[in-house]
Amino acid sequence: MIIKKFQAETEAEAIIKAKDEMGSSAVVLNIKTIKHRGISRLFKKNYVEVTAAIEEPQHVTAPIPQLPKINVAVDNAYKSSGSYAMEPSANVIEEKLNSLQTMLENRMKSAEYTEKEEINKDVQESADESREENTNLKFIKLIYNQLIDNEVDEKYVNQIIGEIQTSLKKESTVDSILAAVYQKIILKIGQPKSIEMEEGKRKLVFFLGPTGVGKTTTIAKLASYFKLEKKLKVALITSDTFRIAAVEQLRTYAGILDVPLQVIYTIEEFNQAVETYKDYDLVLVDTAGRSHKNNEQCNEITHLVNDSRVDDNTVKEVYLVLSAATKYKDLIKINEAFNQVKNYNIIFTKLDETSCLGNILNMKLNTGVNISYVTSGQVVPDDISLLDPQKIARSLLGSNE
Ligand SMILES: Nc1nc2c(ncn2[C@@H]2O[C@H](COP(=O)(O)OP(=O)(O)OP(=O)(O)O)[C@@H](O)[C@H]2O)c(=O)[nH]1
Ligand SMILES: [Mg+2]
Repeated sequence: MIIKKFQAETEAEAIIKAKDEMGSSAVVLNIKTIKHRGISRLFKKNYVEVTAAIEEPQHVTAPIPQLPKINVAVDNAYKSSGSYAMEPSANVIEEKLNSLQTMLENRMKSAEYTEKEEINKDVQESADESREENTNLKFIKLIYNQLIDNEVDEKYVNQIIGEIQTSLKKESTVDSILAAVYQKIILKIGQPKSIEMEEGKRKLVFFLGPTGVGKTTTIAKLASYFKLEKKLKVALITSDTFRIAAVEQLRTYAGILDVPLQVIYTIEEFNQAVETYKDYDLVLVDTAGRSHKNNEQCNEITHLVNDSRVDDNTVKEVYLVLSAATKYKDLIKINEAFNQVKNYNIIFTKLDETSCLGNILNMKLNTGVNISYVTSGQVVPDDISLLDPQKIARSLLGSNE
C-alpha cells in the first residue's frame, strides 16, 4: 500500500491533488484540519491535510492520470458539504476510528472476552513465537473474530490479517494495527462506481438480478435523483412483462416523476424504444427478477443486455442488483448465472435488513467487480447512496453508528 499526504486550503482541493497524483483509484483514509500554532497562527490560514492510499502497483490497474469529476452526492448526508459523493463530508474519520479503537479495546478488556475463542492458525503460530506481543495478538484476534462475526469470508479475513501481520513492526501499537486493518479494508472495497454522464453521450443503464431484491425500487430512486437533482432527461423501459403488477409498479413511479415508460416484449421492440428515446440523457431499464437456477431466464436477460443495439452516442452500463441479506454462497451462484453480461457493476440493497455487511467485501474480492450504490430502506427517493467504503469498514470492525 502506498500512503501519501496532500495539503491544500480546502478538503476538495486536497482530494483533487491526491487523485491527480495517485490516480482515480486513490482512496481517502483521513481528512484533518491543521491549525497553525504560536505566533504564526496570526498570519497563516488553517489548511486541510488529506491522507490517501493506493494498493502497490502490482495489485492495481494503472491509475488514470486525470482530475476526478465533481460528483454531487446521492447520499443526503454528503449533499450539504459540496464534497465528493464518495468522501465523507467532514473531518470525522479520525474521530470515528478513535471511538472504534476504544470500543474494541474495552471489549478486549471485558470479562466476557475469553481465551477459548477460535483463532486462525497463522495468528496462533505468531502468538507462540512471541509472548511479548500478546496484547497486539489479542487485539488482532479480536479484529479477526469481529470480521468473522460480520460474515466476512474466512479466506478474506485470513488474507487481511496475514497482509497486515507481514507489514507490522515489533513496536506496533493497537491503534496502528486497527488503522492498518481499516485502511486495508477500504482499499479492498475500492472506489464506488456511480452513474456519470459523459459529454455528448446518452446512458442506457440496465438493472438485473434475482426476484424481489429491489431492482424496480432502486430504479425509481435513481430516476428521481437524476431527474430532480441533476435535471437530466430521464426515460424508463421495462422488459418485466412477467407479472402485470411489475409494469404497474414502474408505471406508478413514472407517473409521479413525470418520465416516459415503454414496455417491451422483444429485443426488436427494445431497440425501437431506445431509438425513440434518442433525445434523452439517461434511459433506465428494468428487467424481470430471475432465479439463478433458471439458466434459460438468465440467458434471456444476458441476450437483451449484450445484444441490444445502440448507436455511437449511447453508452451501455449494467448493474447487477443483489440483496446484502442473501447468503454469500447464493450470491456467488447468482453472480455466476449473470457472468456472461459484459462489464457490470453491483448494487447492494436492503442493508437495513442485515447487521452483517461482510458480503459487500466478499463479493468485491470474489468478483473484482465495482460496487456502486447501496440502498437501505423502501423509501423512494431517499434510501439510496453511493457505497461509502469508510462506513462499511467501520461497520465490519464493529461500529454501529
Ligand atoms: N428493507 C428494504 N426493502 C427494500 C429495499 N429496496 C426495495 N425494498 C423492498 O423490496 C420489495 C421488492 O422490491 P422491488 O423493487 O419490487 O424488487 P424487484 O427486484 O424489482 O422485484 P421483481 O421485479 O419482482 O424481481 C419491495 O417491498 C420494496 O419496497 C431496501 O433497500 N430495504
Ligand atoms: Mg421489479
